[in-house]
Amino acid sequence: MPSDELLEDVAARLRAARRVVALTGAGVSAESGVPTFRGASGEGLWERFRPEDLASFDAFERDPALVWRWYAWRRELVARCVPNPAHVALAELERRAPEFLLVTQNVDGLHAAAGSREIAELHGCLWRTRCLGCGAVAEDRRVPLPELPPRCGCGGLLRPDIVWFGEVLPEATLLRSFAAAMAAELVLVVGTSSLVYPAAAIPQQAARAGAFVVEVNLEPTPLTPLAGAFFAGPAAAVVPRLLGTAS
Ligand code: BJW
Ligand code: ZN
Repeated sequence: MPSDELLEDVAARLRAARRVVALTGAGVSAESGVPTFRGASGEGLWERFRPEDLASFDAFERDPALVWRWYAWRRELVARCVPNPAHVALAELERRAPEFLLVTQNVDGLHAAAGSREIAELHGCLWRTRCLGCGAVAEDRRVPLPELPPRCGCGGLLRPDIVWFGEVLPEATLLRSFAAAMAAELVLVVGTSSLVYPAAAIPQQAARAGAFVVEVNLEPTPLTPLAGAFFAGPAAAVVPRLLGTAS
């Protein structure tokens, strides 16, 4: 099918679907200026580090200041970023679909900034900290942070409230995401390499349960063979076109 026809077919499916789930990854924020972790862009956040070297509790225990310097740099970078047309279109999709859940692996908060409301944050949030002493979880939008590593009022060491490798995802959020995807007629997957589990399993299982999976990415991923439609292109251009909101 020529791509315009495919686009119209998917747009019609999106209009007709009663239960829709969107799963997003770093690629949806790339055009806002947030570097991705992997992929073709050549500016992956991990370019000079292996993920396990920084995004793990072991790394944090070894050198909390080093890990915090990396997060402080990202907080400063993301604080200057604004949602792009893909975030905006996904917020519009939520307003149109009778049942909708936005499942995101991103920690940047840009979906909420674009107006999305029902958001399942699988990997936590850059703007929250968790105290290793008293366990308190708190919103923290200070940029720059006054000290690295930052400390809680109780004196305990604060960590980013983010899910690192080897750590379990927030259980209720994960269950909610799987349940919504398994019940969905259409799952729209945007800008994820589909390499990191268990998030990558969400659209795979939905496809096996009968959902029509639509994938938007610059390049094919391990999910692509299961997708009913694959659009190769930048999210900020493709997603608004799927919704008919492109200017
Ligand atoms: C564009 C674009 C544009 C660019 N437009 N597209 C099963 C099998 C194998 C391994 C495991 C498994 N189950 C669990 C594991 C272990 C591990 C894992 O998955 N490892 C794999 C790497 C092999 N998973 C875990 O450890 C998870 N925990 C867990 O499962 O606990 C239970 C358990 C414990 C111990 C053992 C076994 C089970 C936790 C995962 C936590 C992930 N955390 C991170 C870092 C957070 C830190 C931080 O942000 O600071 O989350 S990793 C990093 O990857 C980040 C992301 O959310 C995540 C996903 O990346 P994403 O979003 O897909 O981004 P990229 O960069 O990979 O891809 C971008 C894509 O966009 C590319 O495809 C581009 O082409 C595209 N793109 N520009 C459209 N403009
Ligand atoms: Zn504390």
